[in-house]
Amino acid sequence: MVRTSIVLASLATTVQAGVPLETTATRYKGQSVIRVSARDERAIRLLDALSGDRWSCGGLGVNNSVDYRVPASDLDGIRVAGVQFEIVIPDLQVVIDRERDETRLADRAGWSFASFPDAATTSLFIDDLVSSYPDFATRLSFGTSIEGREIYGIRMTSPAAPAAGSNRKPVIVINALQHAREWITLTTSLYIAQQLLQRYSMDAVIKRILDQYELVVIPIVNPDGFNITWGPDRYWRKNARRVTTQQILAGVDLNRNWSVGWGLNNGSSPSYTNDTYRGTAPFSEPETRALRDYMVTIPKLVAHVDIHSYASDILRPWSYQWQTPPAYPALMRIGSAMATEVKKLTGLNYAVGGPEILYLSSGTAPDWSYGTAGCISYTIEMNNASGGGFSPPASSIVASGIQGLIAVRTLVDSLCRSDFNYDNVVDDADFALFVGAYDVLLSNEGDLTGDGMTDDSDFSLFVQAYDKLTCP
Ligand code: 0X9
Ligand code: ZN
Repeated sequence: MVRTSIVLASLATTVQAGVPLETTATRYKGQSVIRVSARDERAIRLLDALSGDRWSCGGLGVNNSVDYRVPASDLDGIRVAGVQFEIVIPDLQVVIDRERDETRLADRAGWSFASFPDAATTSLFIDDLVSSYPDFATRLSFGTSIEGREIYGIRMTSPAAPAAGSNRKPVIVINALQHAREWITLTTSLYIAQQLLQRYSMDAVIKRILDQYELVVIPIVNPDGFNITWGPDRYWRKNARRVTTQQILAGVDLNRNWSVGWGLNNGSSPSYTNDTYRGTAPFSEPETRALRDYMVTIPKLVAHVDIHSYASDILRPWSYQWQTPPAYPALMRIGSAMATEVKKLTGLNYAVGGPEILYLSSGTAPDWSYGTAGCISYTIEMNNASGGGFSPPASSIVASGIQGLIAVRTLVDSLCRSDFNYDNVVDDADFALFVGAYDVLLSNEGDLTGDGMTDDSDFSLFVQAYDKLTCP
């Protein structure tokens, strides 16, 4: 805690003065990232107090682990205190230097996933996509951040008309970079957008997705925080909220500022020195308000994905409480389908679950979209298979993009399977198709449970879905 406030206090003076005394280059000198077992509660307590900078909490199943950034000079002391750990990044400076070289050498004109894009490159990339696919894509603007930066996105759908009787297709929202330092989430969202447009004419599932739905990708929810990560502090997580009469740069964790479950101490912090500071009220921040105000205008929001890094998880609501939500069976079915498909095509493991595989977080975006719009929602935590923590090598950008694309493609393809004729409503026409498949063991047409046959359990799922679109 003491250490955290010293760091934050110095950050405040540096950023405020406009002449950074401390920069990414000096701030992370002599730092390491270590990994401890999530089951070692004593280690977690000690490192929470000592480090104040938890990088990731994840790993898979029994190997659940937590990563912390700590000064290398503390490692001996931590060892003497009896804590067992693995060093995942011995010298953060080496990682920062490698990343700086990669970004410095990057080709920004005609950017195409070979490096991490900055804010201007990202915006240009979206504009280029819109002008390359004018019949499919439009740029949307949702509002501005505390420091006046635009929060924008790209809406994609094919020219195919919405289902008869409806004037708008159902919408899926995918956002990245609520947390400023999670650069891989930004590139993953851009890759998803680009590939959906590029593959429309080659991939039958993507064609159906863009014919039937609107997909909205919002690459940078936290533009001020992103700006800080390109300047004085590469590993800044929150937004740029300033507090007190001294205008200290405190920052609100945007993924603790949404209203559902907001304010619980078990899962967010009331203290502005903390990395999970939730702000003074739900939606106190213009960035979360911008997204909310857009999302509430969507008549049929059917799914929402909030991309993070780097625990390698597909997380369902609730994240603020242990109790499972009413849509638990559908959320697990679709989440498992996503993880299975990613595993099949890339060999990589994503764990599927709720707070039991990560931790409790209160006031998160997916809890809000599920809790208020009732849509299927997930947090996807990308993995860190190539190392580097929040600074993975640029060579992993496409690999992560592919995982994100597979996950989203599978999610949308798994939505509302009771809508057999894909006309966006589950009605008598679908019932006729369901009856045709009933008891036909070899048909998986009506097999909603995925047990290999169409039977009474599928019928009960069908009944729940009747007249709805967001359905099991
Ligand atoms: O803590 C968060 O906001 C997310 N993890 S991160 O390391 N990227 O900060 C996880 C949000 C979802 N949380 C739960 N389902 N508990
Ligand atoms: Zn995050």
